[in-house]
Amino acid sequence: MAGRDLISALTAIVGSGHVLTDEAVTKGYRTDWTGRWEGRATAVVRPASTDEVSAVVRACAGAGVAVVPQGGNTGLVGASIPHDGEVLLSLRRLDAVDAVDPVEQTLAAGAGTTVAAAQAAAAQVGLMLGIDLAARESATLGGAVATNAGGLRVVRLGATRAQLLGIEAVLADGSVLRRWTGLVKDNVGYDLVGLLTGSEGTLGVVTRVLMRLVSRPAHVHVVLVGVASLAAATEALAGLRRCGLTIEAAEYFHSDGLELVTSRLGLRAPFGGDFPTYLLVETSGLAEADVLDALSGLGPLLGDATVEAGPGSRLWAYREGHTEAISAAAVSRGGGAPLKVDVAVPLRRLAAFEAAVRDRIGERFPDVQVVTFGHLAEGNAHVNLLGLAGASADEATDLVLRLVIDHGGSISAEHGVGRAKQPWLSLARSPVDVATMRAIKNALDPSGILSPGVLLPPVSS
Ligand code: 2HG
Ligand code: ZN
Repeated sequence: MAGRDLISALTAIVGSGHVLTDEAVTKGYRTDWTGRWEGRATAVVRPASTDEVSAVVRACAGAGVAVVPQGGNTGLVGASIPHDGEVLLSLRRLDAVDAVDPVEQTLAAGAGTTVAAAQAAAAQVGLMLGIDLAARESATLGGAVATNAGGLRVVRLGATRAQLLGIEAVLADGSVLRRWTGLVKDNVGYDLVGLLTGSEGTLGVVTRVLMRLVSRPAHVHVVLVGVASLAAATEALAGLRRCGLTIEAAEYFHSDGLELVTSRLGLRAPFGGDFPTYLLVETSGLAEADVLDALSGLGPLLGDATVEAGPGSRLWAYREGHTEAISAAAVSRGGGAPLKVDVAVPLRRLAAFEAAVRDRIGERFPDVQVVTFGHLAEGNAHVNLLGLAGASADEATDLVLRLVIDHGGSISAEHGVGRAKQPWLSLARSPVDVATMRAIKNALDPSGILSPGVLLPPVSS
């Protein structure tokens, strides 16, 4: 089917108002949140139902045109951005919360439902979604599933895969796969729900999800602690865990990131004095006096601390403001989008890893500012490089990812592989592992029309 015929076919499926081809109009879909990833799309198509998604995928497959699914476009590795002429399938119109069941503790919703909308629907029945992300207002459930998003609650509840009970997805031939029992115990063959989770749009287009809901913790407190180093933050977290505190979230950042956040958001610094590193912990189940007792048990590790009743404490702004403040700082230095490298290393090696990154980047790129922060409990560091010339992105990524491997870590903790890390896949996965992933991809998408170049190299290369 020629390009014009495909556009007519797509228009017949979703209506002319939902097939966008004007480059100025599609730019926001074709460019990622950071501005680092931008590509060309044959069209942006906005279906409103699973049937429409299925028909769109069939039409594209018939025309030999690839499809890239997109949720809230908050991913940071280029997985939901077209490369060269794919059809961009925006799932944002599939945004209905269909059912919230307080007995089964489930929420059924379209893939385009934002995380914030799902959280609000869960709260209405006194329950909680197990996923929380700083990008909650834009990030969608389908995107969270497609990337197996991590976020702020992984320490107690696990990542998105652990929150997903059922899925509806359109496969590469347009057929609809539906696993929807809602049962936690359902062991009948391969875990296709788990397989599609984290597949980054390469195996199917997620259209609906059945999420597990959890009880809301009681007696929530948010604690911000100033400490002398990242190693001290790690020890402090271990100390708080040993006291029996239930940890709902455990995050860290450093003084350089805090400075960017306070000036961007116009916030006062949290303490009278400055500390090299800050640990933010959300706890539950204990009275404030017990939390204070646990903090005093940290002894000299504790530089300063403040405790607020949660969960909606203003202390979170110091941590959640990082992404926006870093982007604004990168733009104002004139270096374009920051280079983001999301990685995890074992907790005991996190401080050494960060020190090595600062040393090596400092030697090789002396003008680049390194800002790191992240999810401490999982050893998940968000390495952000500001002021790096675009041409040096591959070299800097390579340097950081090799240090990750040297420190026994993972090259992608929670953002996925996308296009950003696809060239480094073999650093982290053996030839047998990659061949197994390729075999799965070939079985489900033999023509390679779903998100080519994301996660695995395109077949032709
Ligand atoms: C977060 O934890 C996100 O806030 C974004 O994963 C990380 O901006 C980043 O590098
Ligand atoms: Zn994160």
